[in-house]
Amino acid sequence: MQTKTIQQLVRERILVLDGAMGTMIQQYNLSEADFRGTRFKDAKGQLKGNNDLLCLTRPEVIEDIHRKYLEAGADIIETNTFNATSVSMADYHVEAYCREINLAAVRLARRIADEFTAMNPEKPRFVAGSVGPTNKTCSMSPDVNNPAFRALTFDELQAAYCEQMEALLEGGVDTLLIETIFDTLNAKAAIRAAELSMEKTGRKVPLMLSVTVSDVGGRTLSGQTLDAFLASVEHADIFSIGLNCSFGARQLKPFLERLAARAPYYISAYPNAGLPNTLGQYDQTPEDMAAEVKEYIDEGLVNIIGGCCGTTEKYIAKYQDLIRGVQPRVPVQPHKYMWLSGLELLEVSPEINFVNVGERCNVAGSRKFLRLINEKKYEEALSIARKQVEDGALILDINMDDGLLDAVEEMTTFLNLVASEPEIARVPLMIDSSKWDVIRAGLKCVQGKCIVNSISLKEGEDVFMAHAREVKELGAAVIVMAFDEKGQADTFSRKIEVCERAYHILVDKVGFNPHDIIFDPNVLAVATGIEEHNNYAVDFIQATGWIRKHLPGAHVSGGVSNLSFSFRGNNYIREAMHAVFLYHAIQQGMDMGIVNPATSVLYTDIPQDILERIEDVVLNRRPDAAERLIETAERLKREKEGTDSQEGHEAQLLWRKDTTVEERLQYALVKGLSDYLEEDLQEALSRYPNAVSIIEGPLMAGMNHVGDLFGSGKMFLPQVVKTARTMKKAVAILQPYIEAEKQEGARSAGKVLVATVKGDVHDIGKNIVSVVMACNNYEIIDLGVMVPAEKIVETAIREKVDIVGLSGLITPSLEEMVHVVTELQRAGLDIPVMIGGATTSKLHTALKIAPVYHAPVVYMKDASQNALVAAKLLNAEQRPAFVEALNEEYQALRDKNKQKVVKTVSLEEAKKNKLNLWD
Ligand code: THG
Repeated sequence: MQTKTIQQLVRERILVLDGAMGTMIQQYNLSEADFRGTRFKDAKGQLKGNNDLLCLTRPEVIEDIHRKYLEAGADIIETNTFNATSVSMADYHVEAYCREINLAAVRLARRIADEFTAMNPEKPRFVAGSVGPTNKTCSMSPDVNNPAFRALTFDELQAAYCEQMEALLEGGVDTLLIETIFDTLNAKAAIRAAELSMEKTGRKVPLMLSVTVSDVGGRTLSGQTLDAFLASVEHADIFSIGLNCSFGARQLKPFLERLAARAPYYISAYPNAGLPNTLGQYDQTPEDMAAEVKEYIDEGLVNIIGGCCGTTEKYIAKYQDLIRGVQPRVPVQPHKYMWLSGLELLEVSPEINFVNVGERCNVAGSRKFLRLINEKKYEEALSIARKQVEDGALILDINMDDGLLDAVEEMTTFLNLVASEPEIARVPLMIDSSKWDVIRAGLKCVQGKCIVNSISLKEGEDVFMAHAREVKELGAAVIVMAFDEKGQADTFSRKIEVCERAYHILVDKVGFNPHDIIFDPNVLAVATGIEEHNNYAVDFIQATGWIRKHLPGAHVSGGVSNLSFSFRGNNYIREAMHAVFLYHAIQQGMDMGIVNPATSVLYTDIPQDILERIEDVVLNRRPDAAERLIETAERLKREKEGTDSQEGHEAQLLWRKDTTVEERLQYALVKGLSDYLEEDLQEALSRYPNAVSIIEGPLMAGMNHVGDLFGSGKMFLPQVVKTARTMKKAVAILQPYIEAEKQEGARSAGKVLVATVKGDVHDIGKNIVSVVMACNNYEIIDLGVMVPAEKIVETAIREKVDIVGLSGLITPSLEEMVHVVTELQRAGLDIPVMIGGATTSKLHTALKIAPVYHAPVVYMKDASQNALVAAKLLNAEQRPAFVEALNEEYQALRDKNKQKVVKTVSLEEAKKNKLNLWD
């Protein structure tokens, strides 16, 4: 009998997705040996924790879990493949088995789902291929010192996803579920891989997306708002979109509401079982969670509901009563405007009557920008971008086309740098190049929805369509220049002829969204002395009116500064000409323009006599118009010598007036501005007893303020990362003074290894600890972020460190810290450990981490304590009393929380364990 498809069923009722896989697997208390089975008996490293490998080594466990969820009423079960890409599996050295794991995972899920469908064909069960975000991010640098660095490229990730998805599709999944999206660029690579894999296998299945928000402001880890995210993925053929993980159902609700109101797809949600407690565990009951989920259903927010971290079949079973008889939500209508995004959404609706695109980051359009890129002065080049955003640019045009530059490389570097500047990355980008490989490389660096500048019919229809398809696949809007095989369209009739032809190819043949098409009918220089040029502006303006009337949805843009090339050297006349041109073109519907956003000349400010002469030129009103304007320009130039527009700059410096050095340092830290650090630190040095006291005083205070702002959702992660970079720069400036202050021949106080544990990329706290400890004469070995346990152990031994500091911000890091410390114990080490970071707690340290290690494990509340505690730990006289007091404190905590305690171990026991496990 023919059962219903998921597309049919979702229109009839709310569908139930299963709960967490990891939480269920934990209940089986599997050992290292279980994960290995016989097949991976001799594989190197640890395999425990590689849940997806169980599809090969303990398939009956996974089968059992699927069965429990199906019995609990789940309509959709997810394959156990969240980490089954070569990128993630490389952590366990088993990347060669990805295809096999995925195939095995689908077969397992498929067989059991089909079994349940056969028992009750009225309730068909579906298998969703789970595709996780991987352990790396394409749009952020894991290296604080090099924000342009990427551990993974779009193409590499796309290839890894293709391998996984082809196997999932061949194995027979009913849908692909790209989940726990924390970086939109990763998600875009996954989407592209899904499309390619569906083409290759000839199996088109619905595509489900699920995002995780990382802060209370509702942004992704890579800093995008959900609105911006929707713009970034709208090019895909999406079945459902939703949220998972992040928070409990209650905390997730406002974000789900926002998403449901704007996303024209079915909506899914699978929250965690409440918020994690101090031990990183989820202890909301199934009843409590169901009560919260009921609100989603009563308010018509969702079509698909399930559970993430902490949920089991008991939670999922509760949903059956909630969904019974409930009419499913109908998706909202698609929007009618162009959506672009950086970290935030730019909706080009009629309310924004004109979008100004900043022209200054163009090596062909700015001598200064060219020089900065040539000299690799990227900081300063970025400040040109930042200034334009401050001046009100809604989009930034970036162009690296110069004969002596490697444009692909420069575009990549600059876009990667922009991505780590939240004040700049806020706005969408326009990737400007006449070389297609530069545009392609650019699109693969940006998580937001960009504009490609540009494509044209210059090389004929085939190339035009190929480029347009690629733009569509990579999710961008496009500028179409009015060029064709015959050349540049310079008259009204040529402009409209080329634009009309291009429009129909794009809309009818390529399937391009008309709202994502921007025509550029060529702004060409007027008043050049050549008569044929006199009507160029008029032709542009008329063509604009025609396009807006006859090519529905399409926008009109132009490079406005081209118009006034004849008046180079006279900025006032140039800016006044631009104002006049825009005044008339905007009336005809020009709604976008590449301009200098710092321009201060308004149409209404132009004195009548000058206005008349400019309009004579722009509107081609008399044959001698150009000569007369040149006359005026020369007169003005003599009068205005030296008073070019400088304001803007003044206003920006208000924060420096009448403020204390502490206030200025704090402002610089919060805003991530390093321009005045040198100056302010010099002043601080004259006021504070020494350099260390500046770090421990105002700089630490600034960082604490940043911590508070982050905690309350007023800053988001990329901003905090930038702050940390500024802190690093401040410390670098102070470093020579710190060195000089050290007493002659002062000995190292000890060697400290610091690391952010595997699975976590947050290093701000860790970096501050490093700085403070270094100031106190400790030698720091900083292993960076995402550091595997083996590397920590190996380095601790090789470098003979005195203390190991572990840092982490996210909940899974708690578990990883237990693992690292277990490994230190297993290696027979005796090095004290310090634990710090946002989710860590004294309770978790006492209950879960300290017991697995015989040497001291100390929880550090903040970075100000580390030096003090380290001194005690490394002093033979003070250590015993300190450790005793610590143990007593921990024991008291354990006594109060008896049922949660894990057994404490001695060194001997650990050695025995080691033998059991590995022999
Ligand atoms: N259409 C589209 N894209 C474009 C253009 C267009 N991109 C490039 C260009 N034209 C728009 N950008 C600029 C940038 C700067 C200038 C003109 C156009 C400019 N620069 C000063 C000059 O050359 O006199 C530079 C002075 C300096 O060095 O600072 O005028 O038409 N789609």
